[in-house]
Amino acid sequence: MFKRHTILAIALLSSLIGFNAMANQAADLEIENPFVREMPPTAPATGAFMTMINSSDQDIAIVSAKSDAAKTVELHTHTHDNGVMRMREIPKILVPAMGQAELKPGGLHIMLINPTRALKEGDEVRIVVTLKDGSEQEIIAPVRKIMGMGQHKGMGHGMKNM
Ligand SMILES: [Cu+2]
Repeated sequence: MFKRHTILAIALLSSLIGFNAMANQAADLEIENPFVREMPPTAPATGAFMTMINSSDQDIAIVSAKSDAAKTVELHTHTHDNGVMRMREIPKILVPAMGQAELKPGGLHIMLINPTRALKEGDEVRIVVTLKDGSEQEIIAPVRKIMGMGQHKGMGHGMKNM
């Protein structure tokens, strides 16, 4: 009897520990060097960039993002179609186990569409990302001017330099 109870207790304990580890992947996600690109006040959108680092042994998927600085927030990537660079929305950004995802101009980014206020250098933008397990992480991204990076002709949905 004693032995059976011990085994039960261990099984219960390990399932609880397992549940806790699964319940908050955000705890394993580290955000480095976040920033939002400064755009002219009339620009219809801007992008947020950062390095996402996953210190766990399981892949982490970012499935959505929100911010009070923009009416619509989407996860985007760039594709090349016959030499033309376009942006498109993607369902998730994958941060591989023990690896990282680089969000940078010309690549993956968080798109801030229809900004609710002018975003000037020196401002800070609060972005909350939601992970596939439902946990959330807050990111405070300073607004920065960026010149001469990721410039392409024929950008998708009429925006430059994202
Ligand atoms: Cu975009």
